[in-house]
Amino acid sequence: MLRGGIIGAGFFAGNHLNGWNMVEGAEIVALCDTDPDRLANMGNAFGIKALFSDAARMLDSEDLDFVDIITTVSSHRALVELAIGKGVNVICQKPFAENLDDARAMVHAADAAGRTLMVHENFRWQSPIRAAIDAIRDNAIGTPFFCRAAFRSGYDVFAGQPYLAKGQRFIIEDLGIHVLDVVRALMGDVTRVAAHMTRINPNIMGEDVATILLSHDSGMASVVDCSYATQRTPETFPETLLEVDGDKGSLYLKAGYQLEIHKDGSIETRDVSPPLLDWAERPWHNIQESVYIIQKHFVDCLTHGTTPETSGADNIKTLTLVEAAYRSAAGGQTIATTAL
Ligand code: NAD
Ligand code: 89V
Repeated sequence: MLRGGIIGAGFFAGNHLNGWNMVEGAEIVALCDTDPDRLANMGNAFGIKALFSDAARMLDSEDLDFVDIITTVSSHRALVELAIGKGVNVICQKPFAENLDDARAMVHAADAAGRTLMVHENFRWQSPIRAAIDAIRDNAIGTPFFCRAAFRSGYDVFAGQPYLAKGQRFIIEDLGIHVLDVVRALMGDVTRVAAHMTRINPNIMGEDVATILLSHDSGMASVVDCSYATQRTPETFPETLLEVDGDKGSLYLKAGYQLEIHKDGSIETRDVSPPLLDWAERPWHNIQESVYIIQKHFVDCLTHGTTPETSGADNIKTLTLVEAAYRSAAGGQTIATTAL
């Protein structure tokens, strides 16, 4: 049984703890947060006795195989390097890093120490998204030549995550990062990025609308469009909607988790709704299930000595798209990913 410690007992941590309770082969034995109330409440709720206000003390006191870092991005590099330095494997929440230098330093540290470093980049692990990825990898529509991935919502995300209203960067860094990662999983890596962004909500600091054009290694194109300023009925939070055209057919992931394959003049429709796990709640159940799925993948990789699909090294490619999108939107230019 792998022994894990969690760092960060805030808004999202309960989902991780519920997910870990379902994962075979791992148990969470220790919890750390600098906020004493959050630490005590989460420890009580999940019956964790080994509680720490300092991550170094947790790592020194407990014999851990891995840590799960669920703090906001500014603390990631220090915590990842601390854990890797103690010889412990790491799964770290997105956004992995505030900049590419930090991301590269963390990946280098893990490689040098021979430890596994995975990013909790969970949208590509959502079961409806995975159904679309699997269909495309199984050649259901032939070779894809166009993708649109859209996340448009008016959901009040700031109620649960007030820090999102305070940063200079918002939707590309926090949400677009997931959608960009999904498009990489569907369409492959990216050579050039052109982006436009704006802010509609006057009560936040960063951008809440972004439209991003990606040119892929394959020569094909994708559009990622995200908004937290869109009023729509029904509200689709937190669904990512997909349209992918291939040379043999088209794939659509439509609102309400309906996957359609259009081919040879007919439509095959599959209901790919995520299950409502007993600890989950709508509309978050899609994301909540993906937390369990990605944790299971991490444990499988540790157990079999394989590289995670969303490793730190892989996630640098997604973070590069985030950086490129901000540079493009600021300067009005197309950015080559090799320039970053
Ligand atoms: P939060 O601010 O509510 O909680 C973070 C907690 O970490 C706080 O309780 C804080 O006291 C603690 N903390 C910060 N630095 C620490 C340190 N050095 N040592 C110990 N504890 C420390 O944040 P949140 O909303 O739970 O988000 C955490 C991370 O999860 C963010 O990176 C966010 O982007 C990500 N997130 C991901 C998803 C997803 O679907 N993948 C959803 C929500 C949040
Ligand atoms: O993934 C996240 O960090 C969240 C949400 C899915 C709500 O955008 O902020």
